[in-house]
Amino acid sequence: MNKADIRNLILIWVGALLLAVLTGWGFLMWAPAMDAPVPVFEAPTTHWVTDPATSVAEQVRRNTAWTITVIFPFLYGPLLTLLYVVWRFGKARNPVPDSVEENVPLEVFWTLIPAVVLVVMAVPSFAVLQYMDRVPELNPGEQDYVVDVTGRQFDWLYSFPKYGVEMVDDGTGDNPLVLPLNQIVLMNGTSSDVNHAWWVPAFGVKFDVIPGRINPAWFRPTKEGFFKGQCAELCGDLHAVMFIHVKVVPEAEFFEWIIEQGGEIPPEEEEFVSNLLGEDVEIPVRREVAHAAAE
Ligand SMILES: [Cu+2]
Repeated sequence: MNKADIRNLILIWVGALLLAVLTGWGFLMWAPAMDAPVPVFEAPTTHWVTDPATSVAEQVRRNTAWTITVIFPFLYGPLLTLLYVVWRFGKARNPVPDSVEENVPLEVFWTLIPAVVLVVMAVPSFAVLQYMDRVPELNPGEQDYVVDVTGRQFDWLYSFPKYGVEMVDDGTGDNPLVLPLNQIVLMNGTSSDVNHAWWVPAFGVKFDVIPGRINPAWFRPTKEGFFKGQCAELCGDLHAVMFIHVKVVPEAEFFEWIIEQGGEIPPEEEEFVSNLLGEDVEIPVRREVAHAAAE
């Protein structure tokens, strides 16, 4: 091994770093925003990950690109080094091999660098995890929308406790869950039989729903459209067709749907909903609130 070899190896690793940056950038470029969201299980598109449709999904996407950028030097670097070494130090070019025993500084170096990279990866990843975990503050005049979801073999039961609406998405897509655009959605998930997981890739949301527990998730849909997901926990015979369908519509349409489903608006929201839907629409208001019988 002479000076030229050392120079070439340094060049190879610089090249590997550049290739990794290109790969991370390519990930963002070729998986970019599109006009219409693509349901994840539909025919192939040129895009290889689903278009993000919530701020959570955007953070996940950015973190993925960053992770690719910092780990791919360790794919390209050793691969190119190996090819170089095979070419340069084969019998034809290097008939008398060196005998090298060990190199302590080199070993310390290639142990420390990956350790540092792990930290560089972990810091933004934990930031994203924390973001997914903490529901943001509401803007003035805004409210959040609570949806209870129950996984069942093999469909999804949803309820909006505030409006008294209950509906089932049976996996065919005929009766999708409807959610309001640009509003914070709080989900409480549980299961009535075995473990399931509610997973909509475009939302960046995947959380286990487990019998006897209530698991929370939040997201704010930022794109109108029809989104598909599926149960992500092997849960039995028909697990593979336990699809999830979500339609994201403007807030006014959401309330039209709630009313269509037989929902009732609590009195304190009557004015708000009436402003959204226009004065001509009659709002079914829940006049009585059921109380436990007092002694
Ligand atoms: Cu399931």
